[in-house]
Amino acid sequence: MTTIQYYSKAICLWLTNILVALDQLVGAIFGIDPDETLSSYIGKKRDAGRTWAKPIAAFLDWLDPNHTTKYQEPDEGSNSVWIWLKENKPGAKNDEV
Ligand SMILES: [Ca+2]
Repeated sequence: MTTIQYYSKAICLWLTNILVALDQLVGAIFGIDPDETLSSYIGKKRDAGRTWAKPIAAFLDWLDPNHTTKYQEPDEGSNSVWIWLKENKPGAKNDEV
């Protein structure tokens, strides 16, 4: 590997890391688990049959074939604000008061 290739790869990794961080920041702003990428979230929602997720997933999969399946993170998603709201709603079955 030449010195130019060495630094080019480092810069590509740095830019990719920044894009993933921005992706997850946008997700966190919308209440999604901050450890989960939007691609993973959208892929899961598409698989769960959510109508809104289907065209977005189709677009992402058109840009990068199989993207929303390839980058799904099955171990992420539990820190979603939406899940917390659903599980901790006052008056719900598991309410401790
Ligand atoms: Ca993650």
